Amino acid sequence: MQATAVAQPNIALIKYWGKRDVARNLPAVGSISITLRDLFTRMRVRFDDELENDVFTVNGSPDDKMLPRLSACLDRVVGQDRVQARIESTCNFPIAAGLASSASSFAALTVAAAAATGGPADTLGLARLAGRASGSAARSLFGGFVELSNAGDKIELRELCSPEAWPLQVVVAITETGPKAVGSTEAMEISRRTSPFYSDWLSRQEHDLATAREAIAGRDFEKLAAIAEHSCLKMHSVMWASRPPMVYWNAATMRCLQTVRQLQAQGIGVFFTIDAGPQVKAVCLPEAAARVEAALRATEGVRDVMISGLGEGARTEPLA
Ligand code: 2P0
Repeated sequence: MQATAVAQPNIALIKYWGKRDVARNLPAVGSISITLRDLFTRMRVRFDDELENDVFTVNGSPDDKMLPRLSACLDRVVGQDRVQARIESTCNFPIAAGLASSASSFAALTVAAAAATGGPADTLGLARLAGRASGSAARSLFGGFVELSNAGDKIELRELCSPEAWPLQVVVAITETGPKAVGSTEAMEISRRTSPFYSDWLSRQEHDLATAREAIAGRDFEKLAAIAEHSCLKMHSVMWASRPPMVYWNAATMRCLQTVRQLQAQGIGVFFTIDAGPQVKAVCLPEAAARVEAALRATEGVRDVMISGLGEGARTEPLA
């Protein structure tokens, strides 16, 4: 009754923001993401009938804040009359700071729990279970470029392009390491209820998805760059216009965008994207990665830089 799984965070290029069904956690829009290779969350799940409650540690320290969502995820994978579990997570990047830690955590937990208990083994079934816990987690079950679409009362997922077929690099500029003020789930609902731009956001998503699909199929970096930056800035415009406004950026976030613009002006193949946090992810062609990394490191206010290629979906690991 135990298993270990590892999952990588994913970065949306065409963003998911808003839900059409909160109870079933169904997204209001489809999305397209890239799964990273070098940032990871490893989850070890051990069911133990001597435990009275689920127990959760991150990098060796107890964490009760995330436990209710993790327990609910185990209930969905294993059933509510299950034995309690000890969940041990190790993670090599800041948690809850807009680096998609919930995506990799719930993807890894779903895979480990299913493996430990003889639950579903098909990737789409596991992705749907992970997506109930966190919308973006469903995408971390797949590798490379991943599309999540809305179909009826379920989500569909598919790999658009493998990591080997278009090996882009992602340079993450970390501008703040603390957890964010408003979590994505709550922030999306505030946007849905109050942002005057929300209905336009929904109605234009299909166009953005189709453009990104074409760009990926044709390995057209400039086309992908333009539509991904547009999707990012549009999502943040929805947030900024919400009441209360949600501004996740800080001064260094803005300086990183200026750094990316300067690199682009020099003909470097790079574009930015930003999620519900102040970190900037610069997606670039492999030959540009060293210059992009150096430029972001030299940007005032950047505390650290992480670099990653594209990788595979969540998977089990042999027990240590
Ligand atoms: C995304 N984000 O597409 C968007 C862009 C953040 C900004 O999906 O409520 O943790 O658990 O489904 O998946 C982050 O939200 O939200 C997210 P829930 P999740 O990556």
